[in-house]
Amino acid sequence: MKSPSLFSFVGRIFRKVLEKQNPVSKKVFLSFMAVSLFFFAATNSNTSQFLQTTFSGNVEKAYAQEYGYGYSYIYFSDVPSSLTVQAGSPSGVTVYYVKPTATLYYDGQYAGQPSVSCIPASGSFFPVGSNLVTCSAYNMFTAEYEEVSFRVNVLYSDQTAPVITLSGSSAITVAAGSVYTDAGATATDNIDGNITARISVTGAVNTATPGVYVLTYRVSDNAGNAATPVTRTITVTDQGAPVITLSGSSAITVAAGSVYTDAGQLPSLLLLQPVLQIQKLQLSLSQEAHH
Ligand SMILES: [Ca+2]
Repeated sequence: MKSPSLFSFVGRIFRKVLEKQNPVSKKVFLSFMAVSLFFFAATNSNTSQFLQTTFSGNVEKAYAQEYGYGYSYIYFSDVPSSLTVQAGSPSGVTVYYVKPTATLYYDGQYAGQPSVSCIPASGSFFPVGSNLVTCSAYNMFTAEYEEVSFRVNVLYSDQTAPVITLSGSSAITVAAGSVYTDAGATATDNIDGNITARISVTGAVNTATPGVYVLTYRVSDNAGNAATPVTRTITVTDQGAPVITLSGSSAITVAAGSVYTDAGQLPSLLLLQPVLQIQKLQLSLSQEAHH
């Protein structure tokens, strides 16, 4: 027991000081005693507070009965109610924290500061979510570890925008009058994964009218990060060659000496399409054969 030896030690000093009758050392000693008493009272009031908050009377009794030492307990100080940490990555973050301090009490007296070990330790990687940290210290009087725990809440806010990938070419040329079917695009996000279904497309292609059409693809992730818009340019061109329709028969026989008047052909088309003209105007002019 510490207290009796401490008291006898103090008593001896007290006696010695009084025996010497030195007024200066007496004064110093009495001041020391006053300060000591004040701290003793303060510590005692703290101790009783600890008892009320950390242990119920039944637990104390159980300790005393089981181990026969009187009661002994560990008080953990500097225990955070919870820690909240922002992670820079969706998997989690390495968290450093200050371990709680353990103070061992025996019969209401300070009896040392056992070392504290916590799991997961400070400096461990904590996944996103609520993580329980359990710290323990050894009580040499009860031969048991006493524990205290707190939570480390790891939050992650997604700040990475999704990415849109076009399916097919970004520049397409289609024939006027054809049916245009867009190949679409896909979108992936670092957290939400495949969000292709959420892509919105603005713009439209009218294949009836030649021109340049632009389709714009947009998407956002659950956190509201918008992807860089992706566009596709669709050029609708008039690719059909004009069709010439002959007026009258493609083979005509006329009498020699008669005047031939063609049934009709657009002069401009004849100039533009000489090959077609040759193919289509195979007139058998028997009269010419005679010349
Ligand atoms: Ca994201």
